[in-house]
Amino acid sequence: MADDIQPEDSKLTITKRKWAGEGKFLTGRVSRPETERLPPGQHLVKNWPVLDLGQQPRISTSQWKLDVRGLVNHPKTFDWAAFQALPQSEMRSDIHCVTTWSRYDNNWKGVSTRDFLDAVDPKDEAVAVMLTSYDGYTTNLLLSDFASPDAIIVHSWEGQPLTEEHGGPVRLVVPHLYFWKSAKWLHRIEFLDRDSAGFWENNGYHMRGDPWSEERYSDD
Ligand SMILES: Nc1nc2c(c(=O)[nH]1)N[C@H]1C(S)=C(S)[C@@H](COP(=O)(O)O)O[C@H]1N2
Ligand SMILES: [Mo]
Repeated sequence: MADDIQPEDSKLTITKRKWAGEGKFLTGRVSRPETERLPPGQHLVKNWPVLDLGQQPRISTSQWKLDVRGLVNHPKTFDWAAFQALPQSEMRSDIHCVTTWSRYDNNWKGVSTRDFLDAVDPKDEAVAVMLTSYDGYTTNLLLSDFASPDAIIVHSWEGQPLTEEHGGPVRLVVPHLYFWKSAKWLHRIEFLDRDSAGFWENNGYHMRGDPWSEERYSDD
């Protein structure tokens, strides 16, 4: 009955129910034990180290663009205003870098990848994403990892705009994988029908990078 549409039958709810029904973005393959917060081989730091390829691009919010391409029903280029117009979320998560430092309780603000995926609507064939940054860096993720409920495309850390050295104006944060997957200075997201290696994945790093099973380097 058309009259019977409930408030929760919003586009978002319908999409999420569709995802759940298809099991499309199901994660749950991270091997994190419920009790262990610090992954094996990691040590805690209080500061926030800076790691990148050495080129820190300076991109103002007025210059910044996010191109969304590939297997999506709504390919788009977001400028700053369009990105800010997406639903905004706040999340707290830990960072685990493959170089063995971890940092707890980082407070982020930005657009959850779930809300972002609602806006661009990946096609059924999409199984992976390739991220490209303003410094030329690339990294790949399975769509199921990109769509993790705690993954967020951030513009703020601890209530302040993300600094240039940490990837401002906009970076990805995928806390359940090693931090090399969290592209700084994010510029482009391409949806693909297969997982293909980005920069570090082409240089010996693991294709997935789950810290709890120490997926640091590829076997060969
Ligand atoms: N664009 C871009 N993103 C990047 C990198 C990079 O070189 N370029 N380095 C990655 C690596 S190896 C790490 S450990 C983290 C470091 O982020 P941080 O400098 O904010 O700690 O960014 C990741 N994202
Ligand atoms: Mo790294």
